[in-house]
Amino acid sequence: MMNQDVRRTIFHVDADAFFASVEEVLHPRLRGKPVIVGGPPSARGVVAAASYEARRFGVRAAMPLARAYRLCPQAVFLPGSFHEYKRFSDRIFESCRSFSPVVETASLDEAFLDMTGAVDARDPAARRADGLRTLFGHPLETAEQLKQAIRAATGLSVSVGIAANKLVAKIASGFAKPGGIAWVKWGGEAAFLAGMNVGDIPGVGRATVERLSLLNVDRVAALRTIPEKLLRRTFGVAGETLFQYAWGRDNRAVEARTLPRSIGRETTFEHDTCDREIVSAMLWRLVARAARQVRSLHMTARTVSVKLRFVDFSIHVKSASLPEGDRHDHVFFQVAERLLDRLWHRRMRVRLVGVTLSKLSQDVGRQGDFFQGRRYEKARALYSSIDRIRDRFGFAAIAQGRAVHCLGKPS
Ligand code: TTP
Ligand code: MG
Repeated sequence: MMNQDVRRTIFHVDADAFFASVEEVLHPRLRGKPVIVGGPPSARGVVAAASYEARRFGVRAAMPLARAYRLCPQAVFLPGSFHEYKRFSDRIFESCRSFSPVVETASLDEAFLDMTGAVDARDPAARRADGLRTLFGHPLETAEQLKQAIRAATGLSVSVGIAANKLVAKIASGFAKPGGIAWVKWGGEAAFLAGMNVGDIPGVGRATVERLSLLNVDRVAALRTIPEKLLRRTFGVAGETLFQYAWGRDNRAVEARTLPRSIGRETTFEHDTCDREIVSAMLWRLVARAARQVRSLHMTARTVSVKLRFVDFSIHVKSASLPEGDRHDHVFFQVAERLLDRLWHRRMRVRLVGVTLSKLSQDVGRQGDFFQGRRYEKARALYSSIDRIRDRFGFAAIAQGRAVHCLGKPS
């Protein structure tokens, strides 16, 4: 059972229609028009971002561009300019860091700020009587100052959620969208969440929503009536988290960190091995885990590196790059396997194998040739189902290709 004594003040900041809003700042003539970032309507990709004007026509992120075009043919369709988004993202986070040293960047356009002790939620009379001063004043005033600082630095509008934990702060910022501030006071978490749909809880995807509906659960309040044991049986460890979240409880700390420049996974074998099949199977497994992380950040990676450490502790690394960024296990694995071939020249046992994916970029859909585009989109749909199943049943629920060989082995 989680300890509920932790009482933090957390701000969750999230830019409104981020990619589309950056385009509007760069091209003011787009202001007030429906803007869709993801590619031309003829492309096979999906919508990465839609301005709130476009959303009025029903356009949403992750919707095929062709469908977005049918809903809103007058929209301005743009391919997206990742370098600009990264530049704006850096400036948003820089503004956040002038409010708190503990800023956790959760994606390109969202961050958690630990403001515990920096703001004072008491009324002004109590504050004066106490004589103690906090760095900032009232949480709502402070959030307003933060919004203004970000607006001054970037021209962008953000929404802010304030709460005693990350979960509720994130839901609150969504509730405040676009352009607002929502504060859920300590003790008000359960009431705030009660009427929401279970799908509004971060991490609860479509598959979980469907399974919960079989238990007659659609609202968060109904989720609380399901015995914790049953949730645990149905969803594994995730069931416990779900139960805690239903009550608005979350003890995760805000961790000062930035978006990664590379994502690596490695493992040391329990017994040194010169069996190429075993090394290859483990490599697939590591690639799958690293690729999953790339996808969960909505990113793509272009460069794959494979590392082997032999029993003499010598380390050998080889890297290769794809023509375009990608996010799918099998694409990275093909490259990794070729690199393994090139590294497999020593008659010596292997102690450790590792993979690193780098040259990360935001995934804004892509326009390859027709065939490649369709294959990429098919792979994208396939992997999003795989990820959903793994979120529900754990990583071992689906093993592909060579990873089958190492099921049950420690990673
Ligand atoms: P979000 O914050 O989820 O969306 P948003 O900023 O466009 O809109 P909102 O006002 O609801 O916050 O994601 C931030 C950016 O990340 C978004 O502008 C585009 C990108 N993105 C993708 O590339 N693919 C995706 O599937 C999603 C959800 C976002
Ligand atoms: Mg956003």
